[in-house]
Amino acid sequence: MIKARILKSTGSWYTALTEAGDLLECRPKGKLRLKGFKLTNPVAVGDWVIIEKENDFSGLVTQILDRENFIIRKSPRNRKNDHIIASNLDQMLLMASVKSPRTSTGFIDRLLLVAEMYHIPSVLVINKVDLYEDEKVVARLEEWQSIYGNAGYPVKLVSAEQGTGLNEIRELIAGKSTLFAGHSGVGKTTIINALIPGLDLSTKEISSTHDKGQHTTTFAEMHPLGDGGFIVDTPGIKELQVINLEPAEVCQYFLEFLPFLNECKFNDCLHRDEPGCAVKEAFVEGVIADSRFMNYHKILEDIEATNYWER
Ligand SMILES: Nc1nc2c(ncn2[C@@H]2O[C@H](COP(=O)(O)OP(=O)(O)OP(=O)(O)O)[C@@H](O)[C@H]2O)c(=O)[nH]1
Ligand SMILES: [Mg+2]
Ligand SMILES: [Zn+2]
Repeated sequence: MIKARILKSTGSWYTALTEAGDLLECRPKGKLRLKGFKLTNPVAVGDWVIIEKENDFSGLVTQILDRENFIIRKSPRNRKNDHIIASNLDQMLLMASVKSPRTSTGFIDRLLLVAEMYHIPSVLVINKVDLYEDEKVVARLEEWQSIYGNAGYPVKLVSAEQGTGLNEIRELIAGKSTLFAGHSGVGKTTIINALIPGLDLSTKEISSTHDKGQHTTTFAEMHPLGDGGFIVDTPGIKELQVINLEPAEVCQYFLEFLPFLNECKFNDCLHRDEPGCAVKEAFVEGVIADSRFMNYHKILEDIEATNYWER
């Protein structure tokens, strides 16, 4: 019996790193299921597993050890199934860029919400600061710093290309399991290459016609830092559908709403136009940012329209 961590999944084979530091190619032994979910991937990147060795290079996964947490989404390939992006995470670095490509606050807020649902603390990392000269772009950058700083998230400014801000990221990730997530083309893989010398993963320039990334990374993969920490590089997420969440729960995952939730007149307040809504009052007073309040309503509407929580 060997304890190992799953670094990569390619269809039915998995690459695992044993505690002794060896790489093993594995397949699941029999069926491994997670109750309550229809999963495309029963064994996920980040899982701690028990392996029965077949030879020096391969083995069978006989058991998945209890996951501390995992982050799950609708499978992009098969809408009926859910897909675990990664498990046993200490934090998420949400990578965004103000331009080339532009990340929307709608996307940022959805991803932050999903991380909160799974109890994964987030840091907002704004990459490509070397490109931000235009007045409007700088204004938006400052706006994001204030919105997310006020919401309770650390905000880090980075240029993976020029190496600015990387020391702070090194400190943040030391010894931890960190998920790097964000749109395609924001520079997730470029930063990981800069943080782990010699890794040399492929990256690709964004498309000049669409100003979007080209989905260069196609599988989630965990990279050991060598100090017990790991980084999970993930394929760019296009849109994120929030699942397994009831409308009334959405507000609990907007951190800066929390102090006001008990002050609303009605217990079942959804913070729209209900009388005596303390969240709305905080928004009117400028304590809650416009975009956060609007995006909260959009997410609420989407969830109500899809009924994904009724399963
Ligand atoms: N100017 C500038 N370009 C950058 C920076 N970081 C990354 N890039 C460029 O952005 C492009 C996309 O980078 P990738 O690292 O492939 O992006 P990704 O987020 O991994 O994209 P996917 O794998 O498709 O999700 C590449 O051409 C990089 O060279 C930066 O700090 N400044
Ligand atoms: Mg990539
Ligand atoms: Zn309210």
